[in-house]
Amino acid sequence: ATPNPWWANAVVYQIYPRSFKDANGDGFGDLKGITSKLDYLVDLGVDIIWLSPIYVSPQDDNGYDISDYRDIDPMFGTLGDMDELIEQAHIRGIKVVMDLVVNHTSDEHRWFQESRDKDSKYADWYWWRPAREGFVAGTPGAEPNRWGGTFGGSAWQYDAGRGEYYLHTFSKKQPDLNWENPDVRRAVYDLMNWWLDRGVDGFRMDVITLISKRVDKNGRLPGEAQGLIEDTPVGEEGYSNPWPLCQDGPRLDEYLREMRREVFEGRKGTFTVGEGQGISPIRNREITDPDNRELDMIFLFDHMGADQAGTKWNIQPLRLTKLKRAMASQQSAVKDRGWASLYFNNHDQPRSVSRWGDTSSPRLRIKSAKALALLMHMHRGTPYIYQGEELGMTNAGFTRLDQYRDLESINSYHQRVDEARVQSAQSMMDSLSKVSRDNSRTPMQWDASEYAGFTSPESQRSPWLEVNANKGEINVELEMCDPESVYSFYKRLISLRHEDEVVSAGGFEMMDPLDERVYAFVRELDGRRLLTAVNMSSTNAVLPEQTCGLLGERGLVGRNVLIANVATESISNQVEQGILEPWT
Ligand code: TEU
Repeated sequence: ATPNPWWANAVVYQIYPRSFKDANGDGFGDLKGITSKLDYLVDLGVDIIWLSPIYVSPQDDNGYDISDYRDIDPMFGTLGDMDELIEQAHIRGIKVVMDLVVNHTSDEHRWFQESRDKDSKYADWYWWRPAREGFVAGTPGAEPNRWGGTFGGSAWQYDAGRGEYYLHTFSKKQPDLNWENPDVRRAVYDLMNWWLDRGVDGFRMDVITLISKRVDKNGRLPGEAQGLIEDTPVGEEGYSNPWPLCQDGPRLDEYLREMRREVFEGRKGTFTVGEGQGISPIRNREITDPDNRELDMIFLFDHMGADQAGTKWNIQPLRLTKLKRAMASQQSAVKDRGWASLYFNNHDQPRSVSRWGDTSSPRLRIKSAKALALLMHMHRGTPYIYQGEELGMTNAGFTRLDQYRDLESINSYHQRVDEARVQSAQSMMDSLSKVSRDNSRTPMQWDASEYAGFTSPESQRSPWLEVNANKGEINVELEMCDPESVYSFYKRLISLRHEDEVVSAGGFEMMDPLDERVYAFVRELDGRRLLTAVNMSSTNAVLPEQTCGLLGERGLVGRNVLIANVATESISNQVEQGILEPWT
């Protein structure tokens, strides 16, 4: 196997630029704001920053709808600001990874506008299809089939200019690119090389596992040859889910290998992570096996479904055994080759401390945040910290629909409450308060001032999304100087991964998989073992059988982490103190 890559013990920090730091007082975060906070990231100890999209965009989906890949949207600044950010990050030893969104573009991208002319060379750059046989184009029911868009409504949008429908897996302003077309792939590789040549170190690739649809050799979608594009079962909102037919398609590995060859071959120190909807742990091993030369790693989603039943809006209390099963299968699939990414938070997920922790008191909130952090960071793989997670930031606490900004939340409210009538207004407001993506997009809390230090108090405009009311007790200024803070705990976890190979390279073995309260596992390398045991319940718990056997009788009190003190001191200290005898 290939030698350890440079990122083998790295920690990645995800920045949502719109909410991180607003330097020009317009209420939106910007690149100069990020640059002004690089020393904070140095103090935290992260190695790589991943920026959610900052390209020119109509902002229909907060930048995940790109209309010019080679320029910075004025709301974030200029290309010069980006060059400055890259340089200042590199000076501090921090690598910069951009968010690559190439399953789809914005409908305002030149490529799409030209594609609306059937005779243009861009005609075949998107998924255009005529109206369903026997229907008048543009009339209800004339869509090519019942596929639904992720953000509500049909996945097909009629374009009167061309007289056909185009596929959009997400919003109607996000038309899917046709990756079957080699010209599309060439254009993507060119823009990727353009950014790498500019000094960027790699990419997080948005829904990259959707780029290969299940088409036949003539490029027709499933069932199209028989006259109607195959559907999946229609769901409660009246549409079918296209993803089973649009994810992990037959040419995905081919495309990823081609991308690796055309973009990354010969470059040193690059980094790629793909967003892997529909990817199983075994497929993760194939795609991240260095010998297959595809991606360095993938975000999997099984563990994110550990508390969901059917749709994301039907959120359930966490079943710890479901989380353990998902995490353990991800770990075991890549124990010999391939790699795991580790995340509980990002800009699409609610805050994990609210979702899986206990925030009924500051004390329990802090213990929960540390418990979840220790649990995740002690696994084998690359940990991702989402901005604010290191502070123990919580869900937004919104109670009114007008407080939300995310099109997924607003569209889904209207579709589920007003149109499909599958949830009451009250029930949907409860769902939004738990799982809306806006929960993780409230401004970063730097201090206790009016706008939490995100934007200057004298700024012309208030932040684009309300600051969380708990900014007074959860903020950087408070936590940086408190050795017992969540922030200080994250710092120790990061340095532990940098210092000790048991954490970064050791094997993984889940303990007591059926225990519903304690999450325990062992990491081992060259005969040294690290036991992590986390009480994920709000009441006292005792060590389950297997774990107990490893460490002898020891109770877990309250929401406590038995091995938390490992994170406060290096493992070697623990071994010296005999707490963790080197098991031979
Ligand atoms: O997310 C794709 C994705 O799986 C999520 O959108 C998820 O389906 C949704 O949030 C369900 O809650 C990526 C980006 O991370 C997301 O922000 C974009 O909205 C989406 O792709 C489209 O680009």
